[in-house]
Amino acid sequence: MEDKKVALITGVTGQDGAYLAELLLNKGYEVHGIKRRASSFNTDRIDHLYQDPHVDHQSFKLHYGDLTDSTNLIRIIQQVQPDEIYNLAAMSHVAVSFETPEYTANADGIGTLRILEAIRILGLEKKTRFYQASTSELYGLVQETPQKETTPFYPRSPYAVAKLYAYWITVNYREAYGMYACNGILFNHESPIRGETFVTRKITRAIARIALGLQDCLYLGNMSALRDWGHARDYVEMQWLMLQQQQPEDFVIATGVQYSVRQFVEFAAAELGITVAFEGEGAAEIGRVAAVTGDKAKCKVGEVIVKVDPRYFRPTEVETLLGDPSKAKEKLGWTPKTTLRELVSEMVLADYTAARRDSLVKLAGFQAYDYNE
Ligand code: NDP
Ligand code: GDR
Repeated sequence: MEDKKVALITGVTGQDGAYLAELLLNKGYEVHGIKRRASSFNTDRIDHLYQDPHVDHQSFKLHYGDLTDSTNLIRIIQQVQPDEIYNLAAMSHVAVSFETPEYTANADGIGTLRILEAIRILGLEKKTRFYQASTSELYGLVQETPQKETTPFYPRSPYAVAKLYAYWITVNYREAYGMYACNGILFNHESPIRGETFVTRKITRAIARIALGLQDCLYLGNMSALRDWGHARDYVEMQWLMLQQQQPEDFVIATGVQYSVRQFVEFAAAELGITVAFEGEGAAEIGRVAAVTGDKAKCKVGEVIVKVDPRYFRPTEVETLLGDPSKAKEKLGWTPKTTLRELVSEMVLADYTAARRDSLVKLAGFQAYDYNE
């Protein structure tokens, strides 16, 4: 019988980590994931994949670790002897990176170097293939539209600058030591398990709660920002494909279609029968309910349900991103399966279901536990 391939995923508790772990397990891999110690459970997204460590032949195993600590990375990689490493761990929130720039550089930039060095120290250069989660944020102040593998970078946040280091150190280790190391330059990708503070999930969650009367208003920053949004489930397939080639290469992964944050709000609201009309400009822009159809939404025509809060503006913004995935299509035979409207629909449905549960609990008169009693 052929030996199982072994994969190690950093950031396994995140959105992509969860989808990728599931994909690899379905392909028959033994999957190891690195999770951080937290004061509360942080494994919600992968709980459905959990396997009891007391049973034999466990194919999904978790290890405590952190990208800021070389000792654990070397130890885990030595123990696991992975055929493939997917480096998905990162402080991944662009706005937060302005608040924690040094930590972001350490985890997202030097963290990548730590893994590459661990592979080298352990003499695994010829065995272990390495995937780096690079990002369209590298293009920042865009120099060419649409953006492709050869488009020059111009990062616009501490996050993007840290990821720029990670991108180039991956290329350098490939060229210097002949390692199979590559960058997936992924444009924004979302899903029902997207972190709640990224704009898409913030919108779908808020619209569902507003529709059910659990929340009055959604506060956003720059609604004119344009993004190329795909589905995370489609994109993790690409991460795997990139490590199955003859030669390591870097690829742009995107849909090639762009929408504004404002349009995303309109599409999400439309899923629940709400038509939103925007008026005003800049910090004074608001979104008002123009019509309500069906019985899913309780809100009334004329209500203001979207407002701009300048606290969500970034010191330097990435106004527009649009990817050209031609190389991935040609060389990897990949095309994204999910359209934006399908993605929005899936996310709104999931958040509406969760919000309905909250509203039923509220109706039933749930009493919060008093810790002082
Ligand atoms: P998430 O924010 O959902 O997940 C990030 C993961 O990294 C979590 O598991 C988190 O752990 C972990 N993590 C954060 N800091 C550390 C650290 N110091 N040591 C170990 N683990 C850490 O991100 P996504 O799944 O959306 O993205 C995956 C990767 O792809 C990231 O590197 C991101 O920057 C990059 N990327 C994402 C895109 C997107 O649109 N989603 C687009 C392009 C690139 P915990 O759960 O404990 O917080
Ligand atoms: P981004 O995603 O910065 O592109 O990084 P995010 O969803 O945070 O922002 C997208 C755009 O929406 C604008 N925006 C807001 N953003 C947030 N988070 N909250 C708001 O209230 C809000 N209002 C408007 C932002 O200004 C921005 O223009 C994501 C992350 O997953 C990165 O890790 C990844 O590298 C890139 O995508 C590609």
